[in-house]
Parts: sequence; structure tokens; C-alpha cells
Amino acid sequence: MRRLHGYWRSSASYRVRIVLELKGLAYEYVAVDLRGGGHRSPDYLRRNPQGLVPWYEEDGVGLAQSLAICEYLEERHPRPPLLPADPVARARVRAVCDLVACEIHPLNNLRVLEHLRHGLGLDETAVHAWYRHWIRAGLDMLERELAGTAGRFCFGDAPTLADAFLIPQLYNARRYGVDPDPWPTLARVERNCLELSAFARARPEAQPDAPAGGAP
Ligand SMILES: N[C@@H](CCC(=O)N[C@@H](CS)C(=O)NCC(=O)O)C(=O)O
Repeated sequence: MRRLHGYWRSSASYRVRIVLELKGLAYEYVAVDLRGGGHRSPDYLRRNPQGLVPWYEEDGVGLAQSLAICEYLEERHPRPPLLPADPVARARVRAVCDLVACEIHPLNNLRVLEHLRHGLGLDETAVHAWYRHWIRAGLDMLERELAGTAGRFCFGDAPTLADAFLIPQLYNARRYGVDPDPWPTLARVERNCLELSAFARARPEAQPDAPAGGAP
């Protein structure tokens, strides 16, 4: 039994959905309503004391943190591989995952933006300026990093964990009005990924908790 607790628009949940789909692993999706505070409910905190999504369960074990979950899936279900065999190449793929998960996303996740709004009293224009500043800086880093390694995907012509981290971050960027087109490598890789049915099935809009018509 595999179960993913997530939220349709959560980019960290989206990473795990992509990996599950690329590996062809069937799973039950449990929607956690972040806007309604579902991740802070006593029931959810009993499962995941971190109070974040995603939370992944398999064979009676529960795991937090998308990168740890994706690495677990890679080790537990190694086919098709989403990390290269060579140790240096593996480290480079992981470095891109870390760039997204540790350098870009933490500056822009829900609780940070809520603190800017409600803790520091910034208006929506200032919050969006914060978001766009950090996302552009992050996309610049990703473009420089991937310009030398990308083929159809981030590393050559087969998807890796790096693609599963890049695509949700680009989705997130669009939400805040940053279109990835000025970053040519990122835009190309995104187009190629979204042509794959695994990525299409993992998209936020395809999730059962997505409101009809997409946003807000
Ligand atoms: N580093 C964590 C990030 C998890 C995270 O921040 N998830 C967001 C949704 S993308 C969340 O649960 N936000 C709730 C909040 O910020 O209160 C991971 O990769 O799983």
C-alpha cells in the first residue's frame, strides 16, 4: 500500500508525484488542504510532526521531506533509475535537487510568504516582489548549471530526479508571474518533460483536489 499525502499546488508534493509516475508506482492520493490549515490539524501532526506536505507512506512506514522520499523511492524501486550509475554524475543530479529544495523553494514557500504578509505587514506588491527576486536569482543559477549538462532533460536524454525537482519549481514561478522563457535551457527541458505522460499525470491541475478551472 502506497499513500501520498499532498496538496495539488504544493511543488514539494509535485516532485514526489513525478517520481512515482516515472517509476510506474500506483498510489493513493490523500489531499491535505493547506489553505484550510489541514497540515496543522492534530490528526495530520500525529502522522507528520513537521506539519508539511508531502508525507509518504509505504508498507506501514511514513516518510517526510520530498528529497528523502524521492531517494527512498529510488532505492526501494530502482527501475527505471532516476540517478545515474556514476558517483560523480549522481552527485551532480543531487546538487540540482538541492539547489531547488534548499536554495530556492525555502525562500518562497507558503509559511514564509504568510509571515511576510501577516508577521511583517508587507502588502501583496511587496510579497510578489520578494518572490520574483528570489525565483529569478534561482532560475539564473539553474540555467547556468544545466546549460552544460542538458539534452532533452536536465542531464542528457533520460529524466532524472533533477527533472522531478525542476518542473514543479517552474510551475511555481509561473504562479507568481515569472515565465521561464528567458531561461532557454530550462524552458526547453520543461517542454520536453511535459510531453511525457508521467509528468502530465503528476501536474497540479490533474489532481483530485484541484479546483475546477485551476487557480486561485
Ligand atoms: N523541504 C520540504 C518542504 C515542504 C514544504 O514546505 N511543503 C509546503 C508545500 S510545498 C508546505 O507544506 N507548506 C505549509 C506551510 O508552509 O505552512 C520538502 O521538500 O518536502
